[in-house]
Amino acid sequence: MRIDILTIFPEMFRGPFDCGIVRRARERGLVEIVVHNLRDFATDKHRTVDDRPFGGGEGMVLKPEPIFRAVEHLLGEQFDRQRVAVILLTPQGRRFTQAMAEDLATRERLVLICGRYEGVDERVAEYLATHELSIGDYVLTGGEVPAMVIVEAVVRLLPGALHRAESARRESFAEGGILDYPQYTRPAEFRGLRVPEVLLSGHHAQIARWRRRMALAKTLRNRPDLLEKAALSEEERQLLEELRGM
Ligand code: 9WO
Repeated sequence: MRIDILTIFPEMFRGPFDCGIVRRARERGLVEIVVHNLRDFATDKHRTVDDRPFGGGEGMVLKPEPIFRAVEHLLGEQFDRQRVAVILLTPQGRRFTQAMAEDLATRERLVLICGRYEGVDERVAEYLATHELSIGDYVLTGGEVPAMVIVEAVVRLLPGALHRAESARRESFAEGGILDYPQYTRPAEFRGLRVPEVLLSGHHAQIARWRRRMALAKTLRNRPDLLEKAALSEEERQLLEELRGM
């Protein structure tokens, strides 16, 4: 896979792709990540990328020309919408999910466009991007951090990016998933706080039951929305009824 990122702050990307799983995936040749300065695609001598909004209002809007030029430079004027995704990151986008990360991980190329200022000319969303995505309901100062989030979520799904031990954890947030159970490590007592006894017992069936119960309890408390779509066994359904009554 090749990932191109268009931004007016390329320096922000020094770092996050040079660590951990993303770095390893790059070193293994699973992904090539290229960051471009949008200003390089401006055509005037001041390398202008923004302008005032039609209709008036606060601040500045990213102009369409440098963005269209950049994407056409990278992909040509036609591209295969099955193999390529052109993603605009804005608070107005559809919510990014694990299911979407899995779809994007099957593509040959991703182009991520990081919005800035008070917005991006809507013709980019309408006629250039294949996806307009939001990573959550909060306003940031630009699409750069959301682009990093998408890269990380997608790259770890590329075949060969994870070690075997890590791969088991791919399922958790996919459709029908609930939150993970709580994890503990040594010491068994820390500042008077004890690890739940069952985890020290060596009773694997009891441990498995405790983990399912705690995962459900945590999901009920922190993310009740996930329970509406959760694929639960009959036993888990009963447990949930019990927890709801507590
Ligand atoms: C700022 C603003 C100020 C006055 C009036 C209207 C306004 N809209 C915005 C605004 O939405 N700015 C965005 C900043 C423009 C696109 C890039 N920016 C951005 C992207 N902030 N947050 C994101 C983002 C992207 C993906 N997921 C979550 C947040």
